Amino acid sequence: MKKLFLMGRSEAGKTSLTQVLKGEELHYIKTQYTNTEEDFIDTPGEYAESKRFSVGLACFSFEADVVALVQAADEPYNLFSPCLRAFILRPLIGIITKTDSPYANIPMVEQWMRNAGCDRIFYVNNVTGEGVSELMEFLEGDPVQMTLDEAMHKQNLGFNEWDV
Ligand SMILES: Nc1nc2c(ncn2[C@@H]2O[C@H](COP(=O)(O)OP(=O)(O)OP(=O)(O)O)[C@@H](O)[C@H]2O)c(=O)[nH]1
Ligand SMILES: [Mg+2]
Repeated sequence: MKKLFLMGRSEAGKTSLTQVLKGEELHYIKTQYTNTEEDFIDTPGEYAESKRFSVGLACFSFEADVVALVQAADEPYNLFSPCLRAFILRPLIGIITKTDSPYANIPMVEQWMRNAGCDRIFYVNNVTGEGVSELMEFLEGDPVQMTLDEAMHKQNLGFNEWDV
């Protein structure tokens, strides 16, 4: 299974998503810290909301196989810059939560994620679990391992290591 890193503003639904992925009942816990030992690396939303702390997110992301931007479908503004994937040395996906919100604007959030450079976008409702199986399917299977020499060769060719 691929190790998933989650980043996004506070209340985006990151912790709820980890609970659904683990088959637990939803229960509110404010994320206060990050534990990179887990299969789903959860982060406090405040890291994404602060220019200084957001540098820490880049460091945590190196512990994962896949990096996910998590944004609720009803978020009023975007925290993530275009071409953000430039600093992420992993496949980048987008996860849109709260698809059930009456204020959801999914096309807008999709556009933010495409601008950031997400390879794929998943749509989930953490309350009903809708859309979570597609994400689980994507995470199944181990990441392809490669040696440092292979990675350097591909980098010289201008490829991301997961492209070829
Ligand atoms: N309606 C709805 N509510 C959700 C969904 N996902 C999460 N929530 C609710 O949104 C609130 C915040 O969810 P969390 O998972 O704690 O958010 P977080 O991103 O972990 O927030 P921080 O720990 O502060 O970074 C909780 O009350 C959840 O029950 C969803 O898909 N739909
Ligand atoms: Mg949390």
